[in-house]
Amino acid sequence: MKIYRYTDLPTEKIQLLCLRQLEDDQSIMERVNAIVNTVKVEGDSALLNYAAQFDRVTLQQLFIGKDEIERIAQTIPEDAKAAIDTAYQNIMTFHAAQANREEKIETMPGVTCWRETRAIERVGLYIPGGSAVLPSTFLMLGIPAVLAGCKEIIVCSPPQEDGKTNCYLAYCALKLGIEKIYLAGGAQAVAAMAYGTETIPKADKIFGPGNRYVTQAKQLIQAATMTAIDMPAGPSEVLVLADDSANPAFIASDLLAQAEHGADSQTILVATSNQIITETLEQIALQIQDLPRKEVTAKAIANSYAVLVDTLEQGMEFSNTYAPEHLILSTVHFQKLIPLISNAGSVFLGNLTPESAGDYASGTNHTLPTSGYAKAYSGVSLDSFVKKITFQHITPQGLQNIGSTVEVLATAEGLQAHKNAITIRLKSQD
Ligand code: HSO
Ligand code: ZN
Repeated sequence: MKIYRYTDLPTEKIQLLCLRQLEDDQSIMERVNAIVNTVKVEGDSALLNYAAQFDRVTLQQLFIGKDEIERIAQTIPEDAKAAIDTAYQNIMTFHAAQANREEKIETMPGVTCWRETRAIERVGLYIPGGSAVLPSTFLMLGIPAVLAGCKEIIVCSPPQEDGKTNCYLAYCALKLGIEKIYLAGGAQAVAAMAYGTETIPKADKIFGPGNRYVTQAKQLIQAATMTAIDMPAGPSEVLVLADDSANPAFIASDLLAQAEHGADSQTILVATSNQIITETLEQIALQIQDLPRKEVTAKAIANSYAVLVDTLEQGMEFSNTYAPEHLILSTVHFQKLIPLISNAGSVFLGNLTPESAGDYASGTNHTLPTSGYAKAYSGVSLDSFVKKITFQHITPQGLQNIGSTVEVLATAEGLQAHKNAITIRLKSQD
């Protein structure tokens, strides 16, 4: 892990450190393009072929239905069931509170404007199932979709070796009242939900993380079809900002948790003393020994770096430039830093609040903007599953009040018909 001193870094170097690997891999693009087009043209039969090719399973059908979901869900171990129940409850509680009704506003007497929320009718959720099956992602996307009242929730996840889905996903489906899981993974699943196939319905918006193929496919279908996506996604990342009140063993555990997601994960330590950095590195070396995924984890750690800063405020300055997906404030002085945060996906305060808590169970969503998109995007929330439609109503008095304003502006823009739409009504009131 490289160590930099913030005050020695020229602006260009800081910019460089904050750059994510966003280069388009031409070969991935070409392969994804081919997959997306094949699914568009051949539908189900393409999906069955890809399941054989990529997932190495011969599928009898492209989904598992209600009965099978119930049967598989029953095989879940008791402790996992209880843990999912708790996470479900917390995520549900936090997201339910996001449903705030807006008031009707009378902007001038007789002119009333307001917004109403409507669910996106058909949403597609992609639940990864390659190197790690992520039931937590199913909860993070499924709960707000259910709360929003989406009519159709289409779930795609790659088939497991037995051509089915695992007990954790089945149990989540059962809790969410989702009666089908489509057995498709990767770029082909995204294409299926964007274009629709004989079996898989077309979605209006597609959600979910995935590898570079999935990400590339989401970008491609967003441009090519009328399908929206949740957000542009890149490898997961964490920035830990620490001072002497932090515990290096805790910091190490957080950096390693992020690193085990994949070799391209970004883990960054920003600290106010060299001692914290050195002790954290020692702890990393120690803790990594016992990790089952230590090879990918070590690769991610090797690509990471530490930044030595003079003050926490200076650390915040760097963090805002980096705009991390996850920001952990490993300090007892987190309170004074909150107002200084301008760019971050999700923030974890103090020494007892690890990112893992938010990844699984505290209630916040773990689908968050990466690659610096935290400068402009929010994480997934209830809002991601709805549209806000504006309404207005004008009374006779309102028409009198607003009429000339519209007429003058329409005239200024040279749009006579716009003016007439007011004038004709004003005259009818005479
Ligand atoms: N840290 C990941 C979410 C996750 N972690 C799922 C464990 N399971 C992206 O925010
Ligand atoms: Zn995670």
